[in-house]
Amino acid sequence: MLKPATTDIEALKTLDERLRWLSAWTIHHANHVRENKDGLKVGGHQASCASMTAIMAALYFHALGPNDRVAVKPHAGPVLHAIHYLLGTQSREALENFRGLGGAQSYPSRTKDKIPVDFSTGSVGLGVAITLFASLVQDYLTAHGWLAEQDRGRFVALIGDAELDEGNIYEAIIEGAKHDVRNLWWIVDYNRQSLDATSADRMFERFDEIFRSCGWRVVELRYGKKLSAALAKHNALKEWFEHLPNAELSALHYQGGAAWRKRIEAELGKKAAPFLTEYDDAALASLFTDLGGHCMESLVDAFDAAQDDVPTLFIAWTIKGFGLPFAGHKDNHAGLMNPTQLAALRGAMGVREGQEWEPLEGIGDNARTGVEALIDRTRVAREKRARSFGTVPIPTIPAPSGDEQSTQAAFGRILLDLSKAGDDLADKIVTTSPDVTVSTNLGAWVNQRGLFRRSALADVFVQAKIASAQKWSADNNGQHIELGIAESNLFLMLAAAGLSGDLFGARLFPIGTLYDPFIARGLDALNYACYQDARFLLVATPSGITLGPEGGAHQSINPPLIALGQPGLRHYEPAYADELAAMMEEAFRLIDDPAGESTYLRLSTRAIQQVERSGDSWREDALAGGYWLREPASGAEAAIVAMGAVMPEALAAWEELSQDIPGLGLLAVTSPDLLHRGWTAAQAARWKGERKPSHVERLLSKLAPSAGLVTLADAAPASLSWLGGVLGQRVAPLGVEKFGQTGSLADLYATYRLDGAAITEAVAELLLPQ
Ligand SMILES: Cc1ncc(C[n+]2csc(CCOP(=O)(O)OP(=O)(O)O)c2C)c(N)n1
Ligand SMILES: [Mg+2]
Repeated sequence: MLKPATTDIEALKTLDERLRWLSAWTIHHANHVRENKDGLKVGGHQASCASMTAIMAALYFHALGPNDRVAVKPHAGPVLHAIHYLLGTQSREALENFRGLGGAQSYPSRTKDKIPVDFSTGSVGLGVAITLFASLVQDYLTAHGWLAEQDRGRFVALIGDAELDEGNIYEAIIEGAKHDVRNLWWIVDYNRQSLDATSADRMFERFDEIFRSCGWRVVELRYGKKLSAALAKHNALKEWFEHLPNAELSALHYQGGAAWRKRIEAELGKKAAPFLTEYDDAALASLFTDLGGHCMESLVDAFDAAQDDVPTLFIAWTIKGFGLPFAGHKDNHAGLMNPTQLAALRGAMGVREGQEWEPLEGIGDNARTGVEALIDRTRVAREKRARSFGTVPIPTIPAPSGDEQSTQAAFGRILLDLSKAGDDLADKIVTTSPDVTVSTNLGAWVNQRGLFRRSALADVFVQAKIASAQKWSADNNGQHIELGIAESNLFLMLAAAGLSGDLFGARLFPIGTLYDPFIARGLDALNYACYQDARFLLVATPSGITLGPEGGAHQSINPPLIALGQPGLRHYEPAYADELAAMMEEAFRLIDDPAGESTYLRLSTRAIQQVERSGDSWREDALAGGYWLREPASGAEAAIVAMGAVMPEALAAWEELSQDIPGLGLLAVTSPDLLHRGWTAAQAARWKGERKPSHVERLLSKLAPSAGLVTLADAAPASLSWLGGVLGQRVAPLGVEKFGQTGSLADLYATYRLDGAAITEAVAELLLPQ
């Protein structure tokens, strides 16, 4: 790449200042100018923005190409908006409404912001790591022939230095090393301040070591050109400066030139006299703020020098609040300039009062030409990428045959059958698992479709003719991405693969498997994936105390409750293989549907007797969240309501009790999540005058208004107990409320009251006269 002409450097410097101004002004306007209707602090982070305006100017107006994708540090969101404002892709109205309803979002949001946001950020650490998985998805797509070489890009994360304390970053780079990830730039805004205060000293050396050992190049941008030249002439001063603890460095930046002088005189004495005479106080302050992350020449040089595909960590030294009155102050994270300070900044930027929103206000004619030319030449994508869905026909998925089946085994069979049938869908499926591929029944699929690696990996056991049911060779065509155990990586992988349509214009159908209890380990990353509207199928198996001898450490209790409260994720819990087949078909359809969502299947290893069906009428209801497995008599006084693997107990109890309670119903719940959503949506619609009962209301209205419901789930009983609130019917909730233990199913179901005896007692209690 050609070095930009010097005029470009000047234009970039002007843009750096303009971004600092516009981001500060946007936040100021929201807090001090716009009407505040409720007295709540609006907030925003002027210091975090000022810290990286130079870095972002150099990136967006110089280094980035149209295919590059960036995760912006959440608190620098206003800088991203300012960039798009200058590019003409962000409206003044959205900026004026920053942090207001429908306005520019506090933290960059893929789904809510109108500008192209490549990755949402907010929960620190996750935005960093997803770039690594997105790069892996890019390699996957290229290897499979779905992304042309010229459409490939680089993945950039702009990172707050405190963010580097998030463990998920290290889990990610370890995974990245295994997969030889490339085309990554992670740029640390090393302002040595976090939210609360200044951060621990000399951490960058530790970060260096960790990244280097994972195969990264580390580029430290400590000094700007001016400071570097000055320190080169004064060794003792350089030595002193480099050993200043973070807190002291920040305090000096805040205090300014006189404080620097006094301190240097006190500590270096006569040795520093020649140096100090060269600078007045203002020049001294300006010199010491010339850190690498604020020096346009250094930034441009560093980016230009890193044009190969080696993953690179840039540690750019900066000052939090650079150029603002609270620069370097340890309390500046949420600090806001007051109107007087803002007016002073406006003056210093040459912006006239009343002209604050004028994009290039106050930039002289000569400079303006260069800035306008640079903005015009900017290559970053200006539009949101059109969503590319609906390209893959979803075939009918038949249920695997067999009188006795577990949902987990049926899942493996369905994938194997899909793989053999060889539809388009099967080619677009990519599976991934954190070291539980075999134990979640993905093995047969992997035998068929192979592991994905950019460079081929032979199966040593096959070569040595050692018998094994599982093939484990990898190449460019493989369709399974095997991950290490870290569940957080699974969800970030699903997030990245689930955004492949949006990021690359090529839709994938990602399926991830893990044990149900360990959803909790990656929960924030799962939420992060859903927040961005990534589309995938999550298969969690095994689940519940139905895991028997594996014991409490592996038995899940609350994931259905998690799912009940998780937007963007549909929970299905099948009891039978034909339900599962219908749900998988639906899940694939939802991945492809612009208005769809992701699906979470909670499965079990318990093989149960399959039911006889007469016809298909159950199917639609099952996909809507529940169906009458045994239809109640109209106005029946009671029903058993059960979900998933405990259906045999519910059926047996129904057989026994229905002799005494004619008309007793058995409701199979397949998704508490969907039933609940439908219920609240119908209620909201009623407020608007639409009188359409929800699915759960229709189901339960077959019973008497005073009917009793015994609910049964191998999960927290609250997953189903809320059903009583729908029509005011009485509920006896059975489920698991204490940590499970090892044991046979009969022992455990009896101990935790999930057996026939418990159901009978509960029904009896409900039906006894009150
Ligand atoms: C997972 C998570 N924990 C806590 C926070 C609250 N928080 C926001 S920013 C921040 C620290 C900011 O420091 P740094 O990353 O260094 O950014 P900068 O100094 O550039 O503002 C914290 C703790 C968060 N957003 N996400
Ligand atoms: Mg910081």
